[in-house]
Amino acid sequence: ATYYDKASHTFSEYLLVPGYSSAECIPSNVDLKTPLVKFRRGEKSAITLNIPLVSALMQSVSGEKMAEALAREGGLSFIYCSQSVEEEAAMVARVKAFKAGFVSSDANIRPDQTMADVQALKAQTGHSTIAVTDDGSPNGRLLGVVTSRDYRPSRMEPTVRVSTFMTPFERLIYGRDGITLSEANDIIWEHKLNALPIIDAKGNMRGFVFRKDYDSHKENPHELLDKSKRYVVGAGINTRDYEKRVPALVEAGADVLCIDSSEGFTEWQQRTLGWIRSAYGDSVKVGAGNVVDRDGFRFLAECGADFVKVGIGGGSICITRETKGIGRGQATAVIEVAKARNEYFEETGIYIPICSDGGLVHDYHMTLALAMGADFLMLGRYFARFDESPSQKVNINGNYLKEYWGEGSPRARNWQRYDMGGSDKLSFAEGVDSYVPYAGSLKDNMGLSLAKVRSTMCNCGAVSIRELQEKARLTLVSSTSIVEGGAHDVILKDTHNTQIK
Ligand code: MZP
Repeated sequence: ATYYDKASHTFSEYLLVPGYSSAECIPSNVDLKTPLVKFRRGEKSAITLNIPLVSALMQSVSGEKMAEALAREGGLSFIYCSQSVEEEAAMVARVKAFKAGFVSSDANIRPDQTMADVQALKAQTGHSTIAVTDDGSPNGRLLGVVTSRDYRPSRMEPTVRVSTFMTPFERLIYGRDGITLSEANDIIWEHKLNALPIIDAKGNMRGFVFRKDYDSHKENPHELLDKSKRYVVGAGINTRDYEKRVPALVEAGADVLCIDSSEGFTEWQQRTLGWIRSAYGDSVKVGAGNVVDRDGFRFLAECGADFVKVGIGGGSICITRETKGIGRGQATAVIEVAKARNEYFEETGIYIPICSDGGLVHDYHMTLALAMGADFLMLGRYFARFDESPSQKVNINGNYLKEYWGEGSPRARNWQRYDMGGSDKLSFAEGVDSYVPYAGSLKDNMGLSLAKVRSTMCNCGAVSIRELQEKARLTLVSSTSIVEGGAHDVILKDTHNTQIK
């Protein structure tokens, strides 16, 4: 046997030592953007998150409501795969119901089009032409072109007169599938919007084009754009039925996949990643895991993973360590895998983001995990407490709680997650069924958590995650200094509530 000389540690055994903060280093300047999938040196990740939080691939956490709410705040959910292929794909499709990228019924949209092409088209056809860009400005990325031909004016009558709205460089607000033209017109009238509905060749309503001058109108256009954009969503897969599940999820519009497994250093994951690469090349993004050391990371990196998930046995509902005696302190696992990620980047020029999965208890653990090298964080218990999680809210002895159960619990019976090539059932539990205190809405709670993260980053002199990872100074703490870190030697007047309303 090989023995490690040093103990493995959890997040609670570390503290950040503050560094110099300049006057620029204020929470409002902190940028929490982070890469989700691998990229080459000098290039950008194909998917970037605006905040480094993703919700766990779990029945009690990541349904469609969670996916929409978290994506709206800049994070991402991975829809759980412990359900049938059809059910999971339908969930993904519902999250993606806001269609993006569609502009008109004509083939005027090409990825390589420029504004000059738009002007040329206008001159050539004589049609009134609107260039639609992703941020609504002439400098934004061109999504497509709408010309007057596409509007089918007759369908707009009597509420919209097409010619009224033909000014260049306006904004497209995507419509939700299923909305009818008359409903669209009702919205326009109700909110007094200077807008034009867009319909596709089949007559389906696909979005609105707005004039630039909305300021004079009641509705805040930015709010309307954040509400109606197409959400980014991930989805879980397993190492058994991937040949059926992956095509269904890709077809449903999943932006990224992740192999859901308690142990990623296996031939099963190699086969799954190999199959995806041979079927789809690099076009399908897929993360793998979980691993807790350098060897596990390198194995999955070489198998073609787009990101690698770190953590075994640290989840709040997890009893894997008690049941099987495997795992590693989460902080130590993240630190070692982050080193391996950096080493791999130096050698190959390929940066593979890593995700710290499970075991984050306090908000400050988020900052610690990022400082230790995690690119983003996966949380289950944290999200299960919110209105948006799919589980039941119950009142027990006057306290509101939400149910939260592990994927390895007898309730979820996600045997594929624990599959080591045995039979297709869960032979023993590795997770528990539990309650967590109900906490309210995702937006409010996450806003508070991220305010703490931003503030701590400023204490470390960092305004980006990359800078935090470079500058952070971390110290192990003794058990007595952990006691010193809380309120101590005083008689508390109130419950220990630090939230300021
Ligand atoms: P936490 O955020 O609740 O501490 O941990 C969530 C993570 O625990 C999940 O993302 C997953 O990796 C892991 N998990 C889910 N179910 C089980 C189980 O039943 C589990 N053992 O360990």
